[in-house]
Amino acid sequence: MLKITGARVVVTCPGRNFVTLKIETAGGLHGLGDATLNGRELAVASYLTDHVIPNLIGRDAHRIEDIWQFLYRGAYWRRGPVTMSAIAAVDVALWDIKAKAAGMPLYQLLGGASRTGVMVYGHANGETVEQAVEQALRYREMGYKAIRLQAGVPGLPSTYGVSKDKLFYEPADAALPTENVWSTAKYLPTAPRLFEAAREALGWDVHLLHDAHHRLTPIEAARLGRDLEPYRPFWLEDATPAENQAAFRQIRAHTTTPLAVGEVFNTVWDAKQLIEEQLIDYIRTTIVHGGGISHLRRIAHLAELNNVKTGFHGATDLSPVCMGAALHFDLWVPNFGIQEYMRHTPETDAVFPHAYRFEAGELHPGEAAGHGVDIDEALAAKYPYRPAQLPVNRLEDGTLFNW
Ligand code: EZ4
Ligand code: CO
Repeated sequence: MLKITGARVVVTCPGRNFVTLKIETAGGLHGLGDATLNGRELAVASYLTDHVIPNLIGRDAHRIEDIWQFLYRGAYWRRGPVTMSAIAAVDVALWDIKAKAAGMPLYQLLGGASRTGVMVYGHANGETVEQAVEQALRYREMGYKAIRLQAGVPGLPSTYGVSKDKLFYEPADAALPTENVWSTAKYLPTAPRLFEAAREALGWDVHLLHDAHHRLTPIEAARLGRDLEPYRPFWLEDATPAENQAAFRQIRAHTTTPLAVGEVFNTVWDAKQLIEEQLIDYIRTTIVHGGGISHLRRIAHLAELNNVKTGFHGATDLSPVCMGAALHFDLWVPNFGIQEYMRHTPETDAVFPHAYRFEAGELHPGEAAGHGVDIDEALAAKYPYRPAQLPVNRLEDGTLFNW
């Protein structure tokens, strides 16, 4: 019995908002879990403080599965991003505590390392094809083996994935949503042009990825997948909104471009048909938004049975705590594919000291006991919460669209 004696939520904004759950035990060990849900942070903070923490005090921190089931089944109201992010925070904090108690890095408890490092992809982007390719060359110089490419769309004032600050893209940039304008007709020819130029400049010895960010219909996605085929993309991400899982049958039937989806999913039920029908190649749901290590493990096992690999979301709105936990998972999981890695700002890294490190295109979780990520609470307190939401997107005639 390792009694949970306290738990609290820390909200901090070292450049962007992060919600972190800290669980303390009688033995003096503490564990951390990320609970950040971009643009809706305080909903998860309240869910934890008002509805979860009172249920944790006095329980045995070692009973991770029982506590997971208690929070999932016990709430009666299942699933949803707020609930599952809160459960994830508890789950990861408890895995952190268990690994610290064992004196082992978390990946050892999961089954040990399956590989020497975790291949990551970085984000190269630019207003023009030339600028994006120039950025991609810089990522390759930094050692990256895989690079996501996004470019501005001629005729549109701004688009998803293109930032002024090249290393730290942050779309949640205003208290009330920024409004973007979208035209699929203008966008569709740009991605193949970008990939053609990138292959010319970078050659074939680097993986290239692209994110369509939920903006296409299945038949448009099928067309884009086909047009990208000559450039052998590693994946086409979020081609179409995936509430309708059967929609991916249509894309699948028309293209051999590998498909990745799932960063907005929160349980295995969001991906069951996609995985069982082998309609995708990579599942992107990650630790914080998918119910923690205990639930991601179930998703990964189902995926393994169906030739689907992991490709976890790793944007800057997932805190270093999530990244640390994800890297232990990645080092172990047999059907690992790739891990997204957007660098956090130096301010964020200072608030969350961590054992993971980047080297030659790979991240390694490090050998610290637990997941290897801590929080400097005194420093965190210097960065109070600032309201920030993700942008919205409208078609040129004003119709509200998917961002
Ligand atoms: O828009 O993390 O692949 N990465 C992405 C991200 C998401 C943000 C949302 O919070 O799609 O940029
Ligand atoms: Co994405």
